[in-house]
Amino acid sequence: EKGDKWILMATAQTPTNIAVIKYWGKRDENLILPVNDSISVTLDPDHLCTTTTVAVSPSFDQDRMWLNGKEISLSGGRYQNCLREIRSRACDVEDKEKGIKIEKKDWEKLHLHIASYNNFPTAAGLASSAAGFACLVFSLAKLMNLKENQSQLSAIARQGSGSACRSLFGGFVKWIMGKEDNGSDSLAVQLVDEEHWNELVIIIAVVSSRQKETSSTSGMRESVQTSLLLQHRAKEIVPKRVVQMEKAIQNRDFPSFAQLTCADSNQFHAVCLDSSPPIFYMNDTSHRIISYVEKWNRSEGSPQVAYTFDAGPNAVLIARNRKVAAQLLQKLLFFFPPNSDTDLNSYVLGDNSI
Ligand code: 2P0
Repeated sequence: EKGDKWILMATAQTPTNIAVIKYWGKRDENLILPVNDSISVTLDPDHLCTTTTVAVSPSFDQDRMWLNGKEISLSGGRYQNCLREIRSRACDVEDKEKGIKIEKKDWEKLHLHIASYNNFPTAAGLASSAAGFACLVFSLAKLMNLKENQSQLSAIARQGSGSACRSLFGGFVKWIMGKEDNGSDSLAVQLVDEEHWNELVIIIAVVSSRQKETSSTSGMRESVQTSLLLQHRAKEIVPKRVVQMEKAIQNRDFPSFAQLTCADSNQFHAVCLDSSPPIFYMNDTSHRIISYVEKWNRSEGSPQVAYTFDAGPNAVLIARNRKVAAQLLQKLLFFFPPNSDTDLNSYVLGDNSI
């Protein structure tokens, strides 16, 4: 009726990322500004990714979103901040074939429908907010013809979830904490692309699929308020470690890379323990995996595998090449046989191995 029947859509797919220098702690909770830089590796796009389709039509009477087929509320501040930032940058869009013309000013009145799917179980305790907000921002930027570059878009995704800003790029990515109070320089840059160090193999061992008890958001708030180690880490440790990590990545220096990755994961969990009340993300199985990898690395004379753990007990293991990855899988299955331990229900192998 009166040309109101059109619908325009855009789709994007975004993988999640794993931090090797951790983000833990905000200096501004609303804008999501961190207390230190962080560095991550983005997974291959086929694994642990989010696919989002966004649509606009004059027949939509409100913004709505569905996650894995279930409608979710967009009223939260993080969604509202992202939507506002994107709408304010929207440009003219014309689809001559369909006879659709949307002018810059029209975007304020038009409503959006957003459908997002994760290709991994949301309950598996694996980060989904990073891929989710990165994909939301990227697909909307495509639909609304934003002129911003990936780094500028990352600063919008950051306002959805801090770690999301790092998923706008493949390869190794640095989230620069920035200096400005308005967050304009707190954004992600690509250090090297996905081809630079493509021998690395990432294996995620699902130690427990239970939901974590302390969310990242509240956990890092408690750490900022109570942990002196966090202050020391942010000021004295991470700035130097970031420089060393960038060098290790540039040179594909696996021993340095592994040493820094493991040390930073352990320090992040030490900060959690240093918080009051203490936060425990790893469990006995996580600790056994660490001991096992440390022992193996020492017996080989130089590191073969790096481990890192986020806000949960699941192990992310980075093998220096495919041969080591095959050995690692064999050893994991032997020493941590699936289902022999009530806490260790499955490994993310086969279709999901990365
Ligand atoms: C990281 N994590 O660098 C760190 C390491 C978990 C441990 O980023 O509050 O979901 O949305 O900014 O990004 C998880 O925190 O937190 C996280 P918000 P986010 O990957």
